[in-house]
Amino acid sequence: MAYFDNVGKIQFEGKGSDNPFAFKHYNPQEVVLGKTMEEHLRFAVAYWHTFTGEGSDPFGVGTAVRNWDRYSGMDLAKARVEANFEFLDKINVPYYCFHDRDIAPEGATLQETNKNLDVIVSMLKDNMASSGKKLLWNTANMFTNPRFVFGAATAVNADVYAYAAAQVKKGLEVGKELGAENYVFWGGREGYETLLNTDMALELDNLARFFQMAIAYAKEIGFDAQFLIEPKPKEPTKHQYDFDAATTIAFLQKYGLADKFKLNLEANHATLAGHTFEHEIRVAAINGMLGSLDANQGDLLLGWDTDEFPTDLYSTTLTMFEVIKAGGIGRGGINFDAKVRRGSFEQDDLFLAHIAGMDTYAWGLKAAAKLIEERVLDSIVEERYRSFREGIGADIVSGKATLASLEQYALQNNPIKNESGRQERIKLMINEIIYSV
Ligand code: XLS
Ligand code: CA
Ligand code: CA
Repeated sequence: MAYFDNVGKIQFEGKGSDNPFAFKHYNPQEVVLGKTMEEHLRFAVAYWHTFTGEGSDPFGVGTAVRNWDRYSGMDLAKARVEANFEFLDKINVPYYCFHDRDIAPEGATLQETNKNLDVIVSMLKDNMASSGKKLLWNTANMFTNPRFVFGAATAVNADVYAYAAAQVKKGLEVGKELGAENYVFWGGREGYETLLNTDMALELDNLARFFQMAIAYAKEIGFDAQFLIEPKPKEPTKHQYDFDAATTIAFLQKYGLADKFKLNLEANHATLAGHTFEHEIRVAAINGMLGSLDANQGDLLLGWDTDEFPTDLYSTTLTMFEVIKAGGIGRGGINFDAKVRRGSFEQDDLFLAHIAGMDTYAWGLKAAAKLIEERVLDSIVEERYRSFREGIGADIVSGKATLASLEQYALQNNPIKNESGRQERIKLMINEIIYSV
């Protein structure tokens, strides 16, 4: 059964093309800095936004018009699986990602829910085998059902905690069954609204215990996916525990979990935390924790998680710059955790939006490669910190300096001379590079 009959396989046609159903920059086999674009970018489609989402918002029901609308229940779940593989083939994306509840409906009991999941997982497995498409990551939705009103692994109620554990146990089994390359923990409702009724210390200790159990179980069943935590500062709770990369890393270090996890960083979550995406990537990278990326963008004028398709070249350029400098995305990938706007309700918009995101990332990759090849930023940074390579600076870096030796130096070093950071000039140079590739 075909769901996207009117769209063929999206091809690379290059910059001159005016075909909206073609890539102008994403040329999967083009080699950039020794790797193909496909290897650098490792794109993934987010099942929830693309096949499960219906375009509802807090003020109205869904607007999306989809060829699978006529189904319901398990038939709908099965239709979405078929649509997913047809879409992955036509858009030429190698990976996809899902939450357990995106792919199959909940039953009346956990047993029934797991049964529904098993049916769909075996269908996914068959489709993966015949198409060669792969699972970048799966995760557990522990935030939609009302039982998770006060969180899952940080719930106030041990029965909920146990349910969440059962759900993650199943999620790890599903990940193993489908050969997932990563397993994601996004904090859902792991956070709180008010300290007045919250035992923060217990909740965080319980969260760490939960992660320990997940690590132990993955080991027990031989599931060797990379474990990822996805930070987000707020929404749905006011204070999400995994606020940003730095907070999450501190948590992992405190509980001795730092060598067991990496981070799945999302652009929109970075900006909600008051950071740029590149800041979050740099923080993860310098701590050896860059795992995977959720590619999207927020809206400067809105204070919530809008999950828009990434179309900001400046941001994708700096993102890819950070990724390449960090040595690549490894077992992670670039997952479009992005949804078409409520007003973009036609099926074709799913293609057009992914093309926009993929072309914007491919363009950013080319610009980042040029920035690196020409050592534009490297030479500026090297020059800016040159005082740490000789004399007193070299003593500081080597650990030879003491407060006394620095005082002795400072007393005779008058006046101190700083140099301009030349931000504006650098930004114009980046603009020129972006428009030259
Ligand atoms: C929500 C998150 C979520 C995770 C996976 O804001 O982005 O979708 O990526 O649970
Ligand atoms: Ca995300
Ligand atoms: Ca998000």
